[in-house]
Order: sequence, then structure tokens, then C-alpha cells
Amino acid sequence: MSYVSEAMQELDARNPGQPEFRQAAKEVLESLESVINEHPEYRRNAILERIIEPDRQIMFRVPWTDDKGVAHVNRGFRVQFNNAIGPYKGGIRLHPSVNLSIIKFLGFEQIFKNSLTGLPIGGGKGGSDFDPKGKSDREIFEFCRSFMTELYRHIGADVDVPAGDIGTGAREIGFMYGTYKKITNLYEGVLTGKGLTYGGSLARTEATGYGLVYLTEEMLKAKGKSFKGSVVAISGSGNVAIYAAEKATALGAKVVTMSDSTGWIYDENGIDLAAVKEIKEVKRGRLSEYKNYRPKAQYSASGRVWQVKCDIALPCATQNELDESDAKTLVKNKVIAVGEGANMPSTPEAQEVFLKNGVLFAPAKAANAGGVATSALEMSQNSQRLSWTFEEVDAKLHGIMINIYRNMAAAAEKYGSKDNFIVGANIAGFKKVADAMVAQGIQ
Ligand code: NDP
Ligand code: 2IT
Repeated sequence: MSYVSEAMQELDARNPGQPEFRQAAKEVLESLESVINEHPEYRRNAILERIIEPDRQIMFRVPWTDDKGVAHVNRGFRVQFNNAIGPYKGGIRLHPSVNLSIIKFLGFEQIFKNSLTGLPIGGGKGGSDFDPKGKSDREIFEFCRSFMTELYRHIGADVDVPAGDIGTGAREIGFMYGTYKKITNLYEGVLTGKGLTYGGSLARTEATGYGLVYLTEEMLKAKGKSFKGSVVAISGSGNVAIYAAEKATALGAKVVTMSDSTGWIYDENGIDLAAVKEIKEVKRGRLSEYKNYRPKAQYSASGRVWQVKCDIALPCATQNELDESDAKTLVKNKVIAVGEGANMPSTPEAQEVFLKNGVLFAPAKAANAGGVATSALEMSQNSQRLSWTFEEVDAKLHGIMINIYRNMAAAAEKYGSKDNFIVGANIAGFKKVADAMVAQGIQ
């Protein structure tokens, strides 16, 4: 049996009941056959067995009281997956669906994504099954303080640096940072996505969405195409979706859809982003309110944005939000390219449909790496005790995304899978981490 098959068996046997983690790990393992054959030292060093087993997994109780004085208990997670090339780095997800499988899948993806950025950051992820929706600022503060009262002992600017993800934005990071500082008395870059007045980086808010469009544009350019004049379908209406829409529009595309967990909007004249920002960023409301701004737009509470005809699809909401039948619909409607803003938004069956039909497909760990890359730039600024301008950070981000495209395209070609960027991104991300693990011995 091949080394990869053995690792897959071990993955299944050791992780029952963790479908998301196994899905993410399988996708990577399946891509590695050729690079594993070329490097027998990986087997000798048990690289695959070690890379699918987190360094440590922390789970803890998070008690808090609501505005009526009623006590609640949530579960907190931090999975420190791999620090071969730098301190653990990855976001904190606050969503009722959060469980160990989801945090492990996200932490695992983060290892390779962070490696692809070319910056010295390892892989980790955290979160809680706490639902921030409909909570008052005081309740959010209580939760964040309680969460950090345990988490602080496991993190540090050179140890593990959390950031935002679904449900965690500037407000939550602020409360968590304040608590960390209060407990430790350290003013250090222990979290990224901070506010600009206390160590945050310009362009971090925009970075994931902008980076997604920069990488997708590079992929299109290689085939003589571009965002200019194209129709774009986006899912989600959070941090990633909003700034992907902003940059795609700036490059001359027309974004016609966005969605949230309750429904989706179709605006054939192009989404009014100022309206979406006001609804989602300021009011923390529902997309159904969009019709108050644009009465002619359509709002649907059922179905998905992928039924709309588009040239470019950017899934920016959550995992497995685009399945085989969505992919077939997109292909039937002649989609040219798909860039994944969310983590693992396409199911394995959907990925196969795209690859078989020659759709340009930029996988999440490459396409959405701009967020964490800019987080690493925030860490650099914190260490230097300097702040760079928006233009400086944005230019660095753009350069990083172009490099990621080139590296994944080169790895795909070198290992016999030209234009299969899933294989390219997985190999390029893996190799650097694997080589560092070999160099550091069996730990
Ligand atoms: P936000 O919380 O800002 O937005 C999430 C968006 O997705 C919201 O519109 C939300 O709807 C929708 N959504 C979330 N969960 C579901 C669900 N189960 N079903 C349907 N819709 C859902 O998160 P982000 O924009 O930060 O994150 C979006 C994706 O991008 C995630 O996969 C995240 O892991 C990934 N990502 C984020 C990065 C970042 O820097 N923030 C970096 C790289 C990847 P509603 O408003 O109703 O909640
Ligand atoms: O999935 C991701 O890359 C993020 N949520 C961002 C992580 C980070 O550390 O900025």
C-alpha cells in the first residue's frame, strides 16, 4: 500500500465523527502522491502521520451571563496544529455550528495556507459554539472576556496569534485584546485584526477579499481573461464577501449576488455595496433589508446564488456551500473561473465538476490567503513598533497573491497536473512545512 493510502487509513481510523476534518485532510493527502514518491525522507520521518495530528488541542468551558442575569456555558477551542515554520496563526470562529471537527479542518488548512504566503507563520485555529447574533455589546464583551480568561495562557506574540473569522470582527478582537492585556500586562501583537488605534494594520479589513480578487485576476490573466466586463456571483455578505465585491467592482466587474444565512439578493444592475455595508457592518442586520435600498432587486429566502448566470463565482460564506449540482449549474451557465474566498466552500464532488470541465479553479488555501498574509504584516509592524501606509500594505498583499499564484501554478505543472491548482497549492504549501519538519527532527 502506498504511504499516502496508509496515512488516509490512519486518518479515518483515528478521527471518526470528524467529517470536515477528514474531508480537508483527504484533499491534501490525495494531492501528495508524486511529491511523496520523490522524497523518501518524508516517510522515514513520518511526515504524513505527524502533519495530520495536531501538536495540541485545547477545549475549555466558557461561562457568561446574559443581560437578564441568566448564566450560559459555551465550549471554547484552540487547535495548535503545526508550528514548523512559525508561531501558530489562525482565526477564531464564533458560530453555533462550531465543533472540534470544524476547528481541526480549519487549523489543518491554515498550515498550508500560511506556508503559501511565504511568511513565517504556522497553523492553528480556534473558536466557540457561541452565537453572537442578536447579542448586546455587553453580552459579547462578557463572552469574549470569559473566552480569553482561559485562552490567554496558551497564546502569545511568539507562540500563537489568533485573529478574526466567522462571527469575530474588530469588536470581538478589541474585547479579547483588552482582556489579554489586563491579565498579562503585556502590550504585544498577540492578536491580529486589531483596531487602528492600538496596533492594527491598515488594509487588514480589506485583505482577504482584495487578495481573493488579486489572485483570481492573476489566474484569469494567464488565460488572457480578466474581471473587466465580467458578471460575478458572490455568496456571503461578511468581511470576505464585501471586500471581494469592492475590489471586483473596482476592476470593472459587475457583482450581481450576495447572501447571508437567511437568504440571498440578486441585483442585475450591480450590488449597491454601500447599502450592504450599512446593513451588515453597521446595523448587523439581514440582507432582506436590501430591498429598502434597491426596490427592484430580488430577495429569495430559499435556493442559492449559484443558480444565477455568471462568468466568475466567488464563494465567500462557509464550508460546503457549493455542491455538485451547484457546480453543474455554473458549468451549464458557462462559468469561466471560481475563486474560493471561504474555507473549503466547494464539496469534493463540486471541485471535480470544475476541473473536468476546464473551469479555472483557485482553491481556498491559495485564494483566501491574503487575510492571514496581512495578519503576518500586522505582526511585523507590531514587532517594529511602526505602522505602514495603506498603499504599502496593499502593494505587499498584491505581490504576495501574485507569488502564490505563480508558486501553485509552477508546482502543478512540475508535478504533472498543469492547471490543477488544488494539487499545485497543496504541494507548494506542504513541501516547505515538510522540509522544515525533516530538518527539525522527529518531534
Ligand atoms: P463573517 O462572519 O464576516 O461573514 C460570514 C458570512 O457568511 C455572513 O454573510 C454569514 O451570514 C454567512 N454565513 C456564515 N455561516 C453560514 C452558514 N452556515 N450558512 C450560510 N451562510 C453563512 O465571516 P468572514 O467573511 O470573515 O468569513 C467568511 C468565510 O471566509 C469563512 O469560511 C472564513 O473561514 C473564511 N475566511 C475568512 C478570513 C478573514 O480574514 N475574515 C480569511 C480567510 C478565510 P450571516 O450574516 O447571516 O451570519
Ligand atoms: O481563515 C483564515 O485564514 C482567517 N480567518 C484569517 C486568519 C488570520 O490569522 O488572519
